[in-house]
Amino acid sequence: MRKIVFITGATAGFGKASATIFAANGYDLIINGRRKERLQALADEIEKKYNVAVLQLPFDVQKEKDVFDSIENIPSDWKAIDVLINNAGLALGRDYFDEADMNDWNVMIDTNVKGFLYVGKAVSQLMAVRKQGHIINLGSVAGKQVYEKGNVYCATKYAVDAINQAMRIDLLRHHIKVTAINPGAADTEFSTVRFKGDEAIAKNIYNGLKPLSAEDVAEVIYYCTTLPTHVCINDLTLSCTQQANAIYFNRNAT
Ligand code: NDP
Ligand code: 8X3
Repeated sequence: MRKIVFITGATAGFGKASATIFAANGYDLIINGRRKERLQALADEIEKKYNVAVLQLPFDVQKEKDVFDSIENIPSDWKAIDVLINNAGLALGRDYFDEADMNDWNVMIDTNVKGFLYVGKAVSQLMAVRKQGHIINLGSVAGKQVYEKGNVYCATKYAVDAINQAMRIDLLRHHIKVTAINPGAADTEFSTVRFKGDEAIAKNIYNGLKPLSAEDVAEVIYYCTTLPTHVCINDLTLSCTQQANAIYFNRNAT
């Protein structure tokens, strides 16, 4: 039977790696991100390699109307979404609370909280009609512990944690599974974005670590969708072995 996964933030990192693993397992894909040329390249590659169908749905999750219009106008044969990976998100800056850039705060809140809510609401409405579906929300270890200069990024991921719990309660009556995946440090474009293209600072984040890869996280996401219908992983935190939580690392461990 046909299976459909909808992935936000599929142009890089966890979203892109998830697109590959779900396609390799026979899912048709709806892929989102703002960079259209990357969506096209990913669609071309996946359609050729895995012989699955790919629907590109470029929009900025911050734009409420674009999110709801895009999802409402998905062709009817694509609306039976089995899995949503609500993943699009970012950190911007790593600054003391009193020194942080207000624009960074606004973009993080608009993307990681408001955009995340818009997509979750629009897709959960489609799942509710069918009384089935699985929503995977990308949280973080930063939503479990606050670290110095993490302030608003951490707050957005605490919000994901709370919304994840709320969705599971409110969508219970529709038989929708809701899972939070909370990764620790992972080597994606995340730090390059956070430090606004400064590759030296971005690389330093992973100094002395073998961090998670995008593929490690995608494998765990996919695993959560393979369990029997009556089993739901509610909340799953993973990190590389050299990371204990959001704050403690054992760098240069042998
Ligand atoms: P990447 O920077 O590699 O990828 C982020 C993805 O999000 C891109 O595809 C980007 O696409 C998309 N995105 C960002 N803003 C928007 C927007 N406004 N509208 C639509 N798409 C958007 O990061 P990761 O893969 O590492 O991060 C994915 C998620 O995982 C995020 O929510 C992040 O907070 C979380 N996370 C990351 C960790 C890490 O260490 N890497 C650890 C824990 C959680 P485009 O720019 O084309 O729009
Ligand atoms: C990303 C992980 O530790 O950089 O959510 O906040 S961290």
